[in-house]
Amino acid sequence: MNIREVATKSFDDQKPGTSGLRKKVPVFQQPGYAENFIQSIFDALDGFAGTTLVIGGDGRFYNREVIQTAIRMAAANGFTTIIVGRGGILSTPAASHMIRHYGAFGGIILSASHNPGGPTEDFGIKYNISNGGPAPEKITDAIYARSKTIDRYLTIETPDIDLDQDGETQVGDAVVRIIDPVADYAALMETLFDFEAIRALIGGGFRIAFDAMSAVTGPYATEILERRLGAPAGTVRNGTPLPDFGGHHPDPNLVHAKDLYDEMMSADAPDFGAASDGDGDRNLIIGKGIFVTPSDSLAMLAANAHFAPGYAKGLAGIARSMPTSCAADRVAEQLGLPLFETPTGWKFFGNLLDAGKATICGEESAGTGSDHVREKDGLWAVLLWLNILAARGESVHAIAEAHWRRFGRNYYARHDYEGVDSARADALMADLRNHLPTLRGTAIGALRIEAADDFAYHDPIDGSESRNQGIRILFEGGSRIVFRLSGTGTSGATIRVYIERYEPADGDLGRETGDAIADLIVAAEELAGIARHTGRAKPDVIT
Ligand code: G16
Repeated sequence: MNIREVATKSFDDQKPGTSGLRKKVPVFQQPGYAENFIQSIFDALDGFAGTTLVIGGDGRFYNREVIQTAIRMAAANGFTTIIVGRGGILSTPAASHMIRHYGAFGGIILSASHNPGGPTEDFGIKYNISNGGPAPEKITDAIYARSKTIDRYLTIETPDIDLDQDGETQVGDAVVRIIDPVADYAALMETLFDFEAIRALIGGGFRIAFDAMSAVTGPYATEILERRLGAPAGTVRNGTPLPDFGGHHPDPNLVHAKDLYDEMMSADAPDFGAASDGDGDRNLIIGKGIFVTPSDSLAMLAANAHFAPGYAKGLAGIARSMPTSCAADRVAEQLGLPLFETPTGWKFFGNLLDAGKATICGEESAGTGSDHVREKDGLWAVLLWLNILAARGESVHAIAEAHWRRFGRNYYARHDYEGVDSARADALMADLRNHLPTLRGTAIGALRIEAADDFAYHDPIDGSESRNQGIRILFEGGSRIVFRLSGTGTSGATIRVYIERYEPADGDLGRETGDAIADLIVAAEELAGIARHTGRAKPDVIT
């Protein structure tokens, strides 16, 4: 076996963010950069000799090169089975499933999620553990610590593997298996949902538009929606994964999926519109004439999940990230279910799911999922919606209105200020933090502050503490403003302001969101001095 130990110099910027290490492609192209991070992952782990590693990515620019690197390094470090999605393709939820399904030690997923791709755009590497979920902080901290002192990595001299042919190749002591990236995942979906009912719905003329955004879900959505559920060809748009996502930003929100939104608001709209992101874990849900916010989608899916065979027995609990609206809390309350509030980042749901405390989880950042894998799952959310629509025989609009009449409505929007100078963004947060002790009981216009804190999470399963997870301003009556800095950007800082008004079930449920939260937007500016700190008069993106 030609294992080579290669001397390397450490980099000081390999701290994993909310979801792995994300940098511009030229940063990753520096000699040794990807190798150092991958070796730091292996060096931070124990006991994987002779086990299986899953490798795949979202198909973005530089995916294939790093997959070859990761295969060589995994073999040199002692993994003996390396499972790779054909073409180097694996959606994040499919990778999570594969790790679980094949009893792998873990997986390396190459993705920068919803960030743009291309020679000067974003790339990323993340590590998932044996439960299929993102590595928890104690592992990402160990990876970062190792990356600062690393001075060698292990690789193996071997020709490139043909990623496009299913089959097995021996690399050193390891067998590299190239397998269909879709089949296992599609089979899992068939166990959760009533495919016959969805097929009947579609057969009856129900029209779907799914935008894969030239990203990884194309092959998955085409197989499941068109081949297995009988939706007509063309239901899946932008269905071929492209290295630069066709020049688009593969983020399924109202800005980057505007064409779909406009179509769904038109007179001849299909019945159901959806989109997924770069690596297939996010989702956008739009009914004919109605956008469903991710926070509402979580609440509505949780309230109706029992219509799907996989959830017919009911839910053990619901979990949401802290900035996600409290709509799911109302459902949990009425159904008598536990509700968990975690920091932003899917990794925080892992323990709850493993312990059987939560069945459905969701985040305002367009992520919903369940205990079927340990990642959020875009197509899963689409299929659960379709299953519910088939079972209830009502439109998305009717289901949403009935939901609000039962649980009340959490009007919700997120304002993002992108590419802000990091020092200025830090100053804004520090200022807010300093003011926290004085805020309770004060009034801003008609709003009265009931509580204000810097969110800290105590994991009920492993007892770990995560502090400084975002500033929460809670108003009397259930409205909130949350401020936090994004952990996924690759240039400068992104300030996120999450704004939410709670309207009880007997209140005014049909307002425009912008109108319903107008006073809270004014309050956010007053509390944080966003314009003063950033020089920005308005957010770059509103979702
Ligand atoms: C990642 C995490 C999510 C998180 C999101 C937003 O999503 O996996 O759990 O909600 O980032 O993070 P931030 O607000 O820090 O930018 P993805 O889809 O990018 O992997």
